[in-house]
Amino acid sequence: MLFHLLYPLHTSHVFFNVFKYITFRTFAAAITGVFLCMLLGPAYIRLLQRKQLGQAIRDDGPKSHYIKKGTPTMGGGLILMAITISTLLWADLTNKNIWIVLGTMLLFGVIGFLDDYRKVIKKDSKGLSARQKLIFQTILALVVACLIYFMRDTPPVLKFPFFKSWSLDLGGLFVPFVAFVIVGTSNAVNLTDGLDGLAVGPTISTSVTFLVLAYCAGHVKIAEYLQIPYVTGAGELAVICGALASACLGFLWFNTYPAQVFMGDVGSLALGAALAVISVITKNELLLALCGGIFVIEALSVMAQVISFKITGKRVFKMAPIHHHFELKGWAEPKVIVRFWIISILLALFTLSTLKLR
Ligand code: 57M
Repeated sequence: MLFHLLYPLHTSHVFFNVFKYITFRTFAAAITGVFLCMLLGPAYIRLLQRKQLGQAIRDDGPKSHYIKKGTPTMGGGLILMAITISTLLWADLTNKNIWIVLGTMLLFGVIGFLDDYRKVIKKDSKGLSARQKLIFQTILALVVACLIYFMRDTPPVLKFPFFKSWSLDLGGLFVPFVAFVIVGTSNAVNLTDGLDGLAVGPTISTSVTFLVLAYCAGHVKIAEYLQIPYVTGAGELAVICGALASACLGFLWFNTYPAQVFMGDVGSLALGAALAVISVITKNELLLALCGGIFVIEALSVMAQVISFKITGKRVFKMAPIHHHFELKGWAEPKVIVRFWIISILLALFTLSTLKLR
């Protein structure tokens, strides 16, 4: 909004030219996002407490989690609000990519909200059934995938990191593939969100990485120099990535161990879906799996546990997702969290290095 209001003034004063630059607006969106979360956080948490929106704790989980009973949840509402406001303020709102990411994020937030609502209002610690959640997510993801497919300017190809000439034309399979990426990432972030700050950390490192990737993909000269696909209008996604990373950073202020608030499904499902759509639009789906490796490991640990238990009757891990395994091995919660963050940062650096290593 500020872009549309202030940039036209550059004809009367050269200062207003600054609003044209994606770099400046990304920086401004990041500052706005972190301050919105940090300033509104205490009031938002008090509101959740007043409404008694406290977390119900499953009685089959690690015993160390019983102490978390009643911690306010649905803090994701604050994250989504901060991202939405800073994006609306600083992004070029004529850019269709911005609306696709924002719309997907908010609609997945609604699915998450319905789940949280059942958990915290109806005091049913399991929320929506897994099948109900999956059906809603799949329908929504298919709609988003069709939108991207029909609105795209480039062929529906899958690009491979490290090999600049490798690409796979997915044709019509692009739609189910994109839906899979969206639903998979959304659920993987949700599964990761089981320790204080555990999901927020990798979400920050992944969105900062995608800020850089989106900027490069949307810049003709940089894309040409790095030999990555140029995607018209993708650069503007740097603004939403900046807002996403910074809103999560502001939320981490309250979600860090010992957490004053959890994000709830309203946050985790929405953030995962947003990251997925950003990766699809910038043609970096495989790099998302690398950069968000923690999400992938968490999801794979659940799959391995369930499959192994069904086939052999034995568990691979003491408990899945894998963060519970380390907790039950005796690692203190902050140790698991910080080590997973360290891995995420390393994966982010490795992902960025692929810009040159190809
Ligand atoms: C999200 N949600 C947390 C909080 C958060 C198929 C199965 C593996 C599914 C999985 C599952 O339900 N995952 C969904 C996990 C929950 O956190 C809430 O949920 C939101 C995210 N969706 O924002 O509102 C608990 O996590 C802890 N927490 C923190 N700090 C945070 O910042 O400590 C969350 C955020 C909170 C709090 O304790 O209550 C969750 O874990 O429920 N199920 C599981 O993860 C369960 N695993 C399991 O059943 N494993 C089996 C099989 C099926 C693989 C096995 O290993 O044999 C575990 N989760 C729990 N108890 N709580 C184990 C049992």
